[in-house]
Amino acid sequence: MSEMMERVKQLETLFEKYEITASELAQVRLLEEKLNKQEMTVSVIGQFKRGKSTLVNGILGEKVMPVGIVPVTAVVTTVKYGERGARVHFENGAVIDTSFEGISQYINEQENCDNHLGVSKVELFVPADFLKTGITLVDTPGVGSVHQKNTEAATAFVKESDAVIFLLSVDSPINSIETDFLAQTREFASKFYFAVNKADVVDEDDLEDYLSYCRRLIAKLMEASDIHLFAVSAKKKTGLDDLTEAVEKDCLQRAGEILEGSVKLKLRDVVSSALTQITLYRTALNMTGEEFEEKFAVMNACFEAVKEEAAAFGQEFAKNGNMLQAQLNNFKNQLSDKVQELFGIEYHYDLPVVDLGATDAAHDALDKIVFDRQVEELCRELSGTLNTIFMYREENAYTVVRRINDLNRLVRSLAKIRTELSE
Ligand SMILES: Nc1nc2c(ncn2[C@@H]2O[C@H](COP(=O)(O)OP(=O)(O)OP(=O)(O)O)[C@@H](O)[C@H]2O)c(=O)[nH]1
Ligand SMILES: [Mg+2]
Repeated sequence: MSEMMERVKQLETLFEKYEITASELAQVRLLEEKLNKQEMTVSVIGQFKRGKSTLVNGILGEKVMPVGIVPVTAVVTTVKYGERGARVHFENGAVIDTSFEGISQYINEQENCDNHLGVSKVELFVPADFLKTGITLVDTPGVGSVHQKNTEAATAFVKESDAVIFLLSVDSPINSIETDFLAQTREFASKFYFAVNKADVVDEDDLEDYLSYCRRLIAKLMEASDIHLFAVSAKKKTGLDDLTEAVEKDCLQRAGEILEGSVKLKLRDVVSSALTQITLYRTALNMTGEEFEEKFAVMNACFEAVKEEAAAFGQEFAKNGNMLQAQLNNFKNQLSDKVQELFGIEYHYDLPVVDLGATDAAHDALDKIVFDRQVEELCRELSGTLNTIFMYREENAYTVVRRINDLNRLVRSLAKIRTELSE
């Protein structure tokens, strides 16, 4: 077993013991899957309008992504090898299959403004040679535009990237939005390719000046003696081969090493977030009984509102099990947001994927009676868990002390692991 896999298993065992680290447990399990599959996620990232989507199209050899002069990409779009197809994932776990021609309505900022449709990502399958090595190529929204949600979506996806193609453009020297974003990305991705786009708009001398200026600056930022810059024109399709060959070669020869590096960085982040979570939990524990009662009353009102909404919703969709399941996921999101707001801690739910395009017969479809029972259960469980984790009615001092000692042990183990992962 590799060193990182051992770490993953060690953290899994630790997180399994505590309710408050359920979100970290889920993240560690995804990293385990990443190591098992040995598939690299390569994201194209950068400031808005640098030509990321045009570059993705250039690499794939066909126009898959919408591009334009105004901010366009509003949703993270992953592209994998496969028979041509498109799948849209929503924040409540719902998915629908759609045609290639139909994807713009979900991806494009001009159509899906501020992502009002609540799309979490679009997944495309394309039979392009570049993807044959098992690479997942990702087009991300640009950072730094007035559309704050796009910056947030791109920044969040960096956490899932193993390698990144950081795209600059010759029509504008690297700026502080880009250098800040690069610094953030270094916390999560272990491999960088720097590409400078729109090489077609300047003459050779200007291009050389730009490249040597950027090379020096980026080498300093990356704490490297030298940096390779790929000068490309995504639009005119020049310089793309050098870039794609470099990525493909690394994917074939160094995927294991790149993934270990990326998992190491991501584990460090997971451990830090678990430590933050414990701090928040401890702060919440210091709440007086009165405060807890007050917050719990608000939580109870939220349970009642959810049940009421469920009753009304159920009537309309009594025969559509998938819609009911998606609504159940919505309630889970609503409840965990409320817990975060009131108690300051993260409450994690696994959201099952709900295929809205599939027929009920193909699924263990929910019916109205089961739906109502599950909503009841959801509320009862959360109420029970909150009581347990806050030990509110815990009168046995011995149990309380034991739990606190237990938590202290967890903090010590995590702090040690974090130091080791930083070496
Ligand atoms: N001259 C020139 N224009 C380019 C090149 N690549 C992209 N463009 C143009 O730059 C504009 C932005 O391209 P996009 O691919 O949409 O840029 P993006 O980075 O994906 O933009 P967002 O998704 O909004 O962040 C479009 O008008 C493209 O035609 C290039 O190599 N040369
Ligand atoms: Mg784009």
